[in-house]
Amino acid sequence: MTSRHIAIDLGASSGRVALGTLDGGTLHVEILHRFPNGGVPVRGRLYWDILGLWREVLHGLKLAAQRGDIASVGVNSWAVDYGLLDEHGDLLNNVHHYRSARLNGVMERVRAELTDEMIYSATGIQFLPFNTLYQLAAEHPDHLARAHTLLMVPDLLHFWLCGAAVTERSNASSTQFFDLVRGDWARELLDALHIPAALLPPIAQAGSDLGELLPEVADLTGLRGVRVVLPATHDTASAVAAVPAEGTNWAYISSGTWSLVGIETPQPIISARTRQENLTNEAGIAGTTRLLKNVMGLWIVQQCNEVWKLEFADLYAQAAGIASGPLIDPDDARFLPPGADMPARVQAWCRATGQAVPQTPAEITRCVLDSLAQRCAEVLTTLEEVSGQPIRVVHVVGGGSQIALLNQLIADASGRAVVAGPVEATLMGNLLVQALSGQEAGQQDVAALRRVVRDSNELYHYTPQPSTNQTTPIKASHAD
Ligand code: ADP
Ligand code: LRH
Repeated sequence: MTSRHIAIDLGASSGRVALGTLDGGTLHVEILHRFPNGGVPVRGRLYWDILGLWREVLHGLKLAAQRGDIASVGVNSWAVDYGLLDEHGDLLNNVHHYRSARLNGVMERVRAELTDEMIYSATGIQFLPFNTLYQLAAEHPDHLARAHTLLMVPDLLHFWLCGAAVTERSNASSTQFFDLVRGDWARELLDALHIPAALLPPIAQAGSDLGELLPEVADLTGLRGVRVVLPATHDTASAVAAVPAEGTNWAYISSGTWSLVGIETPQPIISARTRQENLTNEAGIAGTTRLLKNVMGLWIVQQCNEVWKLEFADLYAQAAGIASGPLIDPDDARFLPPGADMPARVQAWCRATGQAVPQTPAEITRCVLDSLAQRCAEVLTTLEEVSGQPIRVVHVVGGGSQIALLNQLIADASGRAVVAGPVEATLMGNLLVQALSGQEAGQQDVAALRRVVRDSNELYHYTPQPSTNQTTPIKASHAD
């Protein structure tokens, strides 16, 4: 039996609209439309161009309409960001970017006011300065007073597509005000910050049918009779759903703008140790939990390349021809904001820590990749300790899984086998949840889903080469 679905995957660096055809046990993915994404700076703040993204989505849907016979469509995106709607359903202001300077100092203020213990025990979510909790604490009170509904970015697009206003569970958990254990908003956190919980729409599970495309969207795109079916709307949740793993003893790295390094657990692990390690417990499909940590990822290279303007494949090939050298702590807060001075930030770190200063784009890239691999290996060790679950294989998925050098460095630094692919895991996870929507929402057969991914993709294997192991520890304090 064949079914056809459309997935819209909005990543922080690019978006795509894809047509997925599930034919028996294999999924064929065709990317119909790809477009760049990024922050727009205005008056010292950073925003997403949400209407520009919507226009690209409509264009992609028009291309899909030309193929005909499509059952459903679903959207996923990066997490934590949202739009506020008034009582008429109109967007009140531009969607803020999670790297906006408006958040400087906010998390520190909220943590001091509510305590880490209160926030972490209610949510199990890592402290990151851009979590929705801190973004709402940074909202102007006038804006909050005028707001009627808060919709996370993919939920906002679903609202524009079909008129239904819900929050899909995986993205709800990224806010740091969702109680994963109880499966409801952590209202006590919102009350303590005077944020009205009435803004929050009901929670819905991945696989839920939200209804048909609105007539105006059907007219604009030519897509008729197409349902909107919720995928796991947090891109990382969709990507991890499509990790082509079997059995136990595996970890994943969703490698893109961020490197999301984690394991899947049947229940959240919320303990003093996970809080101390700042590990997160995010909701996956079918009641799974992702115990993971955000590592800064390819963001640093992306920002450098805004200046260099090189082809990624060429840049990484050049970096592979260079020996390992200096290391940075990629997770240091100084690498979080955007800026044309990113190459200089990497160089300044190396200079301040008495290491050789990388000069060329290839040298700087090599330094970042070595550092990311080292950091990922450290997180894998922590995950093993916290869970008591040995990790033998690391699955790398996402755009960064194309970087053979990085995959090998991760294998070397961690001493574990790496399996790379698929590049478009997020799209596959999104499409397969839609395609399996006959299965009850929130009850997908994850093992069956992963079998389809294995049977539909070529995977690449890397074995650790101990001779190239990185051993120099990277400590943030060395650069101060
Ligand atoms: P996101 O979803 O966060 O926007 P992706 O998963 O699309 O990120 O991954 C984007 C990254 O993939 C780029 O920053 C780049 O480092 C890497 N990449 C993209 N194209 C290539 C390529 N042809 N070869 C190697 N790496 C690539
Ligand atoms: C990756 C991602 C990640 C979040 C970050 C904001 O795209 O969704 O899981 O922490 O963006």
